[in-house]
Amino acid sequence: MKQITAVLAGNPNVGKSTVFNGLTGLSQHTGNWSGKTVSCAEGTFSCSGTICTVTDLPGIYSLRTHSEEENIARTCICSSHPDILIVVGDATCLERGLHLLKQITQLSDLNQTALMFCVNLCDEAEKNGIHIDFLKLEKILGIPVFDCVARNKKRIELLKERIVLEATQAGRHPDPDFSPEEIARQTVQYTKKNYRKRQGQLDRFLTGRVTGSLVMIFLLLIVFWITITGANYPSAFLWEQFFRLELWMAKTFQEAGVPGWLTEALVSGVYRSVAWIVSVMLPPMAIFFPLFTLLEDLGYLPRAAFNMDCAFKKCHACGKQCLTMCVVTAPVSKELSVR
Ligand SMILES: Nc1nc2c(ncn2[C@@H]2O[C@H](COP(=O)(O)OP(=O)(O)O)[C@@H](O)[C@H]2O)c(=O)[nH]1
Ligand SMILES: [Mg+2]
Repeated sequence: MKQITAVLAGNPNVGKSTVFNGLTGLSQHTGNWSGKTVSCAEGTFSCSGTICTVTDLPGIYSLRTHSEEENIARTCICSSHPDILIVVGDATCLERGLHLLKQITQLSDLNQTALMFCVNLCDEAEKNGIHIDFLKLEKILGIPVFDCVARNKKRIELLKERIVLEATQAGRHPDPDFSPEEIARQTVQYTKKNYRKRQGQLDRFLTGRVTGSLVMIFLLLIVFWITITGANYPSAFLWEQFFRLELWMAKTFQEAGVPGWLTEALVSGVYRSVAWIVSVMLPPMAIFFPLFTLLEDLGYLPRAAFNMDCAFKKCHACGKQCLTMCVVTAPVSKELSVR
């Protein structure tokens, strides 16, 4: 069987890992904030008598990289020489993907690599009244353009065939001096009036210095409040059940003639500690994670990370880390409130 290599590159959050999972059948972590793919993932698929090894890269906005994972992506793009490099773009914001495509086109090391522009999230674009003329886009760019909705695996089989076909043909490259602004203007139509204006206003509100902080504090307080108060009932219920089991275990051990010190160590020590952790930690996590996922799906988390970036930079971290801190803080604050 013939073997080829493909690399998936693109901005964070455009669905690269979802495309990767669709192609390879693997389950690389996906989520609606940047920075969740922190290393390259590799998988394979076979199609038309060819085995294709696909690499999923961390997202980057440009080849001028800042973080370690962005460096990984840049190094792979610049020096892995795959047969085909697929730049995944977001149909709701075509220019952003085109900017990265332009930078990649300008790399001289990629002469032997075929380029492809995969425009994902077409369902979101359609929902927001954004229409892209893909035929025109393909004609202007001079490379294959593939539109898809990776989340529901629409056209993934077709994408596999197209990758294999293009990778085995002489690579075509766009004019390195193309103008992303200009191309987006020629190929994208907005049928919903004021879509971009409203989107901009909402973004400015959610990331504004004062409004952004207020919205973030308000949302986090609500999430924490629901988590901490809502978890009380299932926590109390679990603790009660575990306590009943503890009494039964102590009695059974005693009847079986197990020495008192061993019963004490196993039941009052090991069992009670585990029961305490499970009954206190499990309910808040079961409440907090769905709420966090809701914020993630609404697209709020990248904005929160953006708001926190300035403060986190001061201690040599980045805004994305505030999301990790929230994930850790919610169950711990519940535990502290119980104590
Ligand atoms: N509506 C919609 N959501 C998608 C699509 N593809 C991916 N997503 C979602 O977009 C988010 C980011 O996807 P992910 O694959 O992690 O992006 P990556 O950062 O480029 O790897 C996830 O919540 C996915 O479920 C799509 O075609 N349509
Ligand atoms: Mg990813």
